[in-house]
Amino acid sequence: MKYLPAILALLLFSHAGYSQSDIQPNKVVPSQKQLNYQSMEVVGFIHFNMNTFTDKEWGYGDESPALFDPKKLDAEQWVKAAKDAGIKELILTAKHHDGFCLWPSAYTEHSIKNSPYKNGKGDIVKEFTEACAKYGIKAGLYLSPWDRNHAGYSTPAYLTYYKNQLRELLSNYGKISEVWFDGANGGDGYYGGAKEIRKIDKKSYYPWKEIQEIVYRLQPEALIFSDAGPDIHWIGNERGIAGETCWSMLDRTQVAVGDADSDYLNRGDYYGTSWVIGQCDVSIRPGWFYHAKEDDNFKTPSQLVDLYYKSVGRNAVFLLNIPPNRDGLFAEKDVASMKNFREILDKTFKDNLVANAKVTATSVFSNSGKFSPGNMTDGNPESYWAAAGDKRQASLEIAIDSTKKFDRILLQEPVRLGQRIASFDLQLLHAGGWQTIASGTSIGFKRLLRITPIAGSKIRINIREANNTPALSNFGLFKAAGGDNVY
Ligand code: FUL
Repeated sequence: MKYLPAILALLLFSHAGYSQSDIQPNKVVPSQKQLNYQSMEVVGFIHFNMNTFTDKEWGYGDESPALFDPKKLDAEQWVKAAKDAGIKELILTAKHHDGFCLWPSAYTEHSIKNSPYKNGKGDIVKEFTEACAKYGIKAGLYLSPWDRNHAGYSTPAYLTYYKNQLRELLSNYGKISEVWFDGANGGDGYYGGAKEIRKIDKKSYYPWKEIQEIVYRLQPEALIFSDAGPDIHWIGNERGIAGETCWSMLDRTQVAVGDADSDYLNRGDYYGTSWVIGQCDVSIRPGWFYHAKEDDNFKTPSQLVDLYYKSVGRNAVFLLNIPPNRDGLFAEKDVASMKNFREILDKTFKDNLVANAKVTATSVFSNSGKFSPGNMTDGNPESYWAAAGDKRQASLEIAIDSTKKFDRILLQEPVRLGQRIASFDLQLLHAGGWQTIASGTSIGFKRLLRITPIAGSKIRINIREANNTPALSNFGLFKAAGGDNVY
């Protein structure tokens, strides 16, 4: 009977078809494009549209296209600044809830083609995607499902319009890496002059399956974001913070776009049956769109670094919004802050105190060199240590330089095998004996822990609980750089 939990976990989590000498992936594992996506770590959002010119966050839908005129717009400035901040992908609000389109859509007059911008000849989706391609940044698009301008909103006519727009965006602008489907929906609006409240049934109005098929057919490499995935899900708040426990698994039957339990999204689901990456969206300023009154209210580099630990450091992706101003440019202060954010992170994670250190483990899978504990400190994200196949617990020890203090701890699982570790702690040997210095639950792609600076002669990682043979691909100890000052 004592083995019953282990047998149950094996049935629940292991993947059939692997022989005894192979490491067993879990049943729920990421796709290759999800693996690539998560390794980008930090992506950027660009909220720029009619609201930029009306000083609003949610336009009503009756705004005149004549108001839209960014005189110095330079998409390359956005892309270069993002690149300097280590951002690997940018997502532009091609259409926000007010329905105004940043590209000359053939399906509406409510677009840039009727604005003074470049005398109606402009196409900001084109400028944006071309700038991204030029500088090697991936380009994603936000196409708001809610449209407060469209007369047919809440009827099937709007859905035809929405799908047509999606096809337009995904056919004419090269590679699109992510499509962002917002959950905000229904309410009052202009709706072609009706000026009324329109409610939709969030669970049945949008043909999400058909919409997803359009995306994957036209852009097979794209990932789809929504509250419910399927590739990437909302983390449940707009503060950029993932749960300290954060599983990349979800039971997708429990979540719908615009209708999901934010706590559930925040921590994921240990028993979830689909791999859906958590994404932490937050703006560098209080608003998503640019407002001159917020010019001095931007997040400092230290605050951004703190959010990196609370998102990427908790197995999620950090989506940072930077809103261009009315000229069509990022504000200098925002640019400087995000650049400095990256410099601080680069400094902190430059010197790993245990780089190439010898590691001993209580067990090694098949006693094979392929799964050697030293793989955790070799700097190669592909190689990993795994415990013996029947183990769900393990301890690893590393001798460290006792003259050097550290205050940042990094752990990574080889998530292509699934997310396996459910509980761990770290102990340090110093003059006072062994001391537990940190503990946690999930690890996933990346887990970062912050402690007050400490030194010792040995560190021990105890894996207390796992749903399959535990494995780790990377371990590191670092000393925080100036500006990385939250403990
Ligand atoms: C929300 C929207 O309502 C906000 O305006 C913004 O676009 C944010 C990222 O998502 O749901």
